[in-house]
Amino acid sequence: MPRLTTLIFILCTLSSTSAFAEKPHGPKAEVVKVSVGSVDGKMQFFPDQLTFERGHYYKMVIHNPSSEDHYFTSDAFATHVFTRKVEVISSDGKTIAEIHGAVNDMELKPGATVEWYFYPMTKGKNLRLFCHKKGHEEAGMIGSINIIGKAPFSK
Ligand SMILES: [Cu+2]
Repeated sequence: MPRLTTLIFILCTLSSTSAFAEKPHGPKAEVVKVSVGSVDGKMQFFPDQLTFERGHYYKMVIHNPSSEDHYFTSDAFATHVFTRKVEVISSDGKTIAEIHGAVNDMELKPGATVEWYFYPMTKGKNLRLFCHKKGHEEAGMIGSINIIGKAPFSK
């Protein structure tokens, strides 16, 4: 059955490239990386425009490469997603805390990394993302988040 073998090969290739491996017990998540600030001190989110699609499962890796504290804050985003968990990652890559429940605000210390696992639930347009450290929003630490796509179980 050469066709079936080809199909299986394609599926395996797709699953290993389009989704990154999570721990064995969890479903596979699509990885989206966001930096709060930059090594050279830029007051920005990288990227500052984020789009998520309903029916997908995401792991947003938020990292602070800068030398100062930054917030990743979006009150609106929290009402549009279901958070499965947030993992706090140590500098050597281990999970040191797991947080459950709705999240709308997090502060990342220099060098900090968190991994936010969530499902986009309702559509959202230009949901406000900002850093509320004094003066940072004015300096450019703003962004927006869009949630697009059909509801997961609709036709
Ligand atoms: Cu900031």
